[in-house]
Amino acid sequence: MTVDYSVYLVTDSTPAILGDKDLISVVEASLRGGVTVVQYRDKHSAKEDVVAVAKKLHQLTQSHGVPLLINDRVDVAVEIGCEGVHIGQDDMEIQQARKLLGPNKIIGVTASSKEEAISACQAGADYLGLGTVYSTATKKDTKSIIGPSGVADILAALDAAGHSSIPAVCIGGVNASNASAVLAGSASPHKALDGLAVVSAIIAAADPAAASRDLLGKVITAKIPD
Ligand code: TZP
Ligand code: MG
Repeated sequence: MTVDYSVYLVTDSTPAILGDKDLISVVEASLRGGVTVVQYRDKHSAKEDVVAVAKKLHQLTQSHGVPLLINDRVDVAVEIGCEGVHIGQDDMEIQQARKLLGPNKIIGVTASSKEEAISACQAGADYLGLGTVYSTATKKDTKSIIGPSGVADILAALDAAGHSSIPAVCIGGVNASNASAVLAGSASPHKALDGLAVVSAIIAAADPAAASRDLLGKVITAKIPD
């Protein structure tokens, strides 16, 4: 499965971000606007509710040819048969997730340092989520704020360790205003980001379709070689 990581939407159902909007409608709008990956992230709901929402999201993403990944909950991804998961350093081991999901599903892993990034590659991660780039009200327990230069250092280390082909996105405080600077500032000499992961820039936007379109335009522009 070839995945386009250009604009990677991470969902948030909390009132502070989603407001009084409906998550399914917001994701539907973001897909119309061109998001290329959706990660369903819900830290609060009971499993049966997560499964019910995940099934609806999967129908939507499938109709747009976009992969749906589930945050943390490998069991939910297995149950609904979506394209994969995203796991952090404190979640299930990558090898265990692989056993449960099988070889053809996507396993994404969060990494905040060179060591975490390289060991995730060695354990079989399919892509990396690097960050936290900037501090963000969306996730208050972030371990380390690394800035675009910290992302560049990790990308350079991945390249030097022979992992230049692993796709990577970054996350944390990224929005349409800083997207171009983040993409430029995080590029290492031989490896650049494949895309940007955002929560509030799309979920909290008044017009999620327009916000998605705007971000996609910035990523596409950054990918055009000089
Ligand atoms: N992981 C690191 S920062 C973050 C996650 C899930 C939240 C990013 O949210 P936002 O609104 O895009 O800053
Ligand atoms: Mg997690």
